Amino acid sequence: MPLFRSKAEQKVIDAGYDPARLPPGQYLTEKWPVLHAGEVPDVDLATWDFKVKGEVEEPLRLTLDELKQLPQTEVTIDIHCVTRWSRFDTSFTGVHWRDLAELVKPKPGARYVLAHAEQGFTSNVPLAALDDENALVAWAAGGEELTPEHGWPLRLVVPSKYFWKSAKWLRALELRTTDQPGFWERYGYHNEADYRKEERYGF
Ligand SMILES: Nc1nc2c(c(=O)[nH]1)N[C@H]1C(S)=C(S)[C@@H](COP(=O)(O)O)O[C@H]1N2
Ligand SMILES: [Mo]
Repeated sequence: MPLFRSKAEQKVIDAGYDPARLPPGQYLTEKWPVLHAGEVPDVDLATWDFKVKGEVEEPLRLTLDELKQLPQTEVTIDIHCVTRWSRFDTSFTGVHWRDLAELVKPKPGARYVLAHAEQGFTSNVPLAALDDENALVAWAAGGEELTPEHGWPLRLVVPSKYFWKSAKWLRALELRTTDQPGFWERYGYHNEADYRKEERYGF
């Protein structure tokens, strides 16, 4: 037993969780805060599509209904926002990258992914982060369709990174041979965003 528990750790213990689950510098919240730049976009499903493009043998374009026909995966993950709140046990339902990869067949040189969302928002991750057991493109959270604020109709979920990498209002995954910083990364956020290492800001 450590001699000293921070208030943040004590709150995790009081809530009945192992304090080791809380990454450094984070505190537990029971709520699910909403965070993004700009406005919640108006999305019209009649024209909406989701694409996987770039370094793939078979580029993919799907409607939401078509996406929901693919094998579904449900995962329960902890969310860690760079602004220091963490939310435990959020479940997401969607399609795992491995099931999309089977369809698009990534080219051997594909190493990075640039996620494209509405209004030009982007976020970048190594392709390996999408191979993670719990990474999804998700349309539901907590068993309910995503709300507009949380990214309806589709968001990325990358559980190994701070939550800013998990682009809401996702429209495309672009596979690339080279990395390219996304929206928050250009703004000064850390390119890697590993919350276990507190990779918050790039400077
Ligand atoms: N399209 C888009 N996705 C985004 C953002 C954004 O500004 N635009 N912000 C990111 C940030 S900083 C966080 S912390 C999470 C917040 O997701 P939530 O609002 O569902 O909690 O969304 C991420 N995805
Ligand atoms: Mo964030």
